[in-house]
Amino acid sequence: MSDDWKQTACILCECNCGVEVQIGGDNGRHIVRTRGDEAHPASRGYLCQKASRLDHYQNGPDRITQPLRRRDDGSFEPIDWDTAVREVAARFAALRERHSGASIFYYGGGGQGNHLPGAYAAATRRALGSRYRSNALAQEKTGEFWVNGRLFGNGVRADFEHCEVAVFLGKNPWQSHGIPRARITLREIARDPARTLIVIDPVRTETAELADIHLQPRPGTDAWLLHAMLGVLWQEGLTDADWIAAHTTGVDALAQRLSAIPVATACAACGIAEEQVRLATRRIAAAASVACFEDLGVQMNRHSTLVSYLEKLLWLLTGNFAKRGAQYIPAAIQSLFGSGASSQRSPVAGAPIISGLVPCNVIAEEILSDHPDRYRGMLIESANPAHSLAESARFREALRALDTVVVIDVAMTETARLAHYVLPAATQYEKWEATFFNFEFPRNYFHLRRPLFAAPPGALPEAEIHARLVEALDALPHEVVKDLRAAAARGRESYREAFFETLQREPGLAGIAPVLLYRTLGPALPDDAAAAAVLWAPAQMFALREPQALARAGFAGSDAGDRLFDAMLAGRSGVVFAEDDFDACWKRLATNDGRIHLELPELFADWDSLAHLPPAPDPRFPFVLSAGERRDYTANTIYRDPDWRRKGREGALRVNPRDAQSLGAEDGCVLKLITRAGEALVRIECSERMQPGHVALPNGLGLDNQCADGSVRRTGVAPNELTLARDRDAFAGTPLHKFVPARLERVR
Ligand SMILES: Nc1nc2c(c(=O)[nH]1)N[C@H]1C(S)=C(S)[C@@H](COP(=O)(O)OP(=O)(O)OC[C@H]3O[C@@H](n4cnc5c(=O)[nH]c(N)nc54)[C@H](O)[C@@H]3O)O[C@H]1N2
Ligand SMILES: Nc1nc2c(c(=O)[nH]1)N[C@H]1C(S)=C(S)[C@@H](COP(=O)(O)OP(=O)(O)OC[C@H]3O[C@@H](n4cnc5c(=O)[nH]c(N)nc54)[C@H](O)[C@@H]3O)O[C@H]1N2
Ligand code: SF4
Ligand SMILES: [Mo]
Repeated sequence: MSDDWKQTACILCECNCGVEVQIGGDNGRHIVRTRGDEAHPASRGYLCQKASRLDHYQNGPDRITQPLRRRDDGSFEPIDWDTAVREVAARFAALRERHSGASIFYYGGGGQGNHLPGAYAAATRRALGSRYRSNALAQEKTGEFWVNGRLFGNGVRADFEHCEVAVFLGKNPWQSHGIPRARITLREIARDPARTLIVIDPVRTETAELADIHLQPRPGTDAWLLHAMLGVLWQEGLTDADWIAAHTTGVDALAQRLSAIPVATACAACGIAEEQVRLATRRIAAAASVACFEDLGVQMNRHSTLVSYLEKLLWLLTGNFAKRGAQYIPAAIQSLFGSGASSQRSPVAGAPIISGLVPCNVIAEEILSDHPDRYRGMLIESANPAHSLAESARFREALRALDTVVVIDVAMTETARLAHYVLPAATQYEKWEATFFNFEFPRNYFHLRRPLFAAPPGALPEAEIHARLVEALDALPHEVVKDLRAAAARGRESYREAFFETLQREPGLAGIAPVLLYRTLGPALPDDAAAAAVLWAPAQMFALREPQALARAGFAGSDAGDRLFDAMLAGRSGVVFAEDDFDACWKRLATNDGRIHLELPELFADWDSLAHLPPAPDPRFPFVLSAGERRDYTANTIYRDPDWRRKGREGALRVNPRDAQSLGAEDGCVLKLITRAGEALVRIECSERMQPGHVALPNGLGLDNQCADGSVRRTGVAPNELTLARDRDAFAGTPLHKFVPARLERVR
């Protein structure tokens, strides 16, 4: 074992905490010790228990280290990279010639820890003429993105470190994190008598146990709860009228609606005592600052886009934007959510494309059709949609119907098994890697990580894979590459001039710029950092867009973009790239008049529908199943080794003990869980956390590991064998994974 500690990051959730590791073990290829990196700007030494298991990712089962091609009988044969690249490019090019590039769909581009693949894939997509794409954000966040786009023209985050009141809506940060140093921050809020933690969750989660106020709606009734809270706010005169007048438009269009909300009826609809709802609302209104976080509990549930809107109104009507402890708009090196606009529709289902993403729940429908514009090929990268998308059976059928499926992954996943070609990527610890999950304020940071290990021969970083594909598609002109390489050899200033001059002369090359940077600037970078070259462009753009924030962070002058890029390359624990003041939030507001637009008429019909009580459950499916909840040992499908879990290797269905009793079942016994999509045998865990009638399965289980004899072994229940693609939000198309009607039966 080497005594050096090397800096990297945890890749299991969007926090990407800074980690220091020691490497050793067999061939020196294991992560043997981990500790929090004190120098990381956001995590400051913090880690949760999951990070200590990272070697289960680096040396996980099902790893692939050779390109694979599927034979007619479904088995795979290894092929060399030249063959793989040539055949993949030829098959996609043939689809493009026959049906247009729009028939080639792109899915993925990065998980919780790796966003450079998606940046490079933009070049391949351009070379293919591909138009449609999606990723996991289109099954969680697109409804919220749309709302944010309309209200602010940008994305917002919240400052939990300094807020007086924290509100978590359908979010369990004790387990799922999503804010830096989550457990420390939660404990601090809970301990401080001057601060209040409000948790809105039907389940008594670990976070709810710490809460000062736990509002426990019946599953799927948050819209009514927020409706009631807005009614209280308005009718008790608790809004911040001066702030609203100074900064917003559209409140007049809401006044009538807010004054007419029947608070008592709405409270009854969600099953919470009216007094408690009033108490929580008054606490929010009285606070100097309120920070809110809505997540999957509402985003994968009924009325999800409406709930996103009502949640924003709660803190906007109380003036909780652009001040310490409230909501803000962070500086972005590269925006993950775009403007939230939805100008396009998907070609077959006509579903709204929000932030450029086709709703995950319509992808199968877009394929399993005789529509002339259906998708016919798919490039899938760093994602496992055959496991993570609703209605796995239908998604598998869709993959089988495609002419060409190519998967780029580190492992033989449930999705890769259905591909025509599987291209093996270097792991996130074998290449330069980074994410764009940088949302801090007032000091935002970017963390570029160095490789800890050499990649095995046969596995390539995505930068190289995409460069080869773009070259095979004849989209990278040799002359241009030669000239830009020469410019790079002369120095950064020459390169900058030559690069922009080239794009001016040949604007068509902008689309393949990532690969152009990789092939020309890349080789000139120190420490074999070629795969980081794609970051040069956003660093330049950031310098143009946000010179003040960048200068306050220490990068001023005409070469500030280059100096930022060099600092990213040199930094081991992350680099602060923006120092903001609250004024920046107003400047980043991208509405046409610089005001927040409170009125979203597109959602009024859904809002009006709350006049009706929530529908009674179908008697055949009396339970509500939360299909996929975050627990102490879940991490999407990043860890494929079931033994990474220190407990609960197979996961369990959490059931209220009284429900178990009425089924004649005990803790630990196996029941049959039936939904309209399918059924599964599940081990139950009796838990007082659950309300009667509500059951929950963990997320990310039910993976199929390959055994030596070629067979596969599944551990736990795959939640999407139980979900239906048509169960989705009417507005954004996001799934209702937290509201799956279900039944439990005893097994004989
Ligand atoms: N340990 C762990 N952490 C993770 C991940 C992981 O796999 N494991 N995944 C990461 C990812 S990709 C994401 S997107 C985040 C998600 O993070 P979270 O959204 O916090 O995760 P979930 O546990 O899926 O859902 C949150 C809560 O919604 C509640 N809920 C269910 N039904 C309802 C309802 O009707 N109303 C309300 N108000 N709440 C409801 C559940 O009880 C649960 O506590 O977590 C990230 N962090
Ligand atoms: N029923 C139900 N379904 C859900 C959810 C739920 O709560 N309930 N949650 C949803 C949410 S919020 C999310 S975010 C999605 C997550 O689902 P997906 O977006 O499909 O992604 P992950 O499970 O994170 O899988 C990441 C993939 O990347 C691969 N990988 C890891 N490192 C690399 C690398 O360096 N390069 C490449 N090329 N590949 C790599 C891993 O092997 C794995 O196959 O699941 C969604 N699905
Ligand atoms: S909070 Fe935990 S899982 Fe998330 S990045 Fe940090 S250590 Fe990893
Ligand atoms: Mo997610």
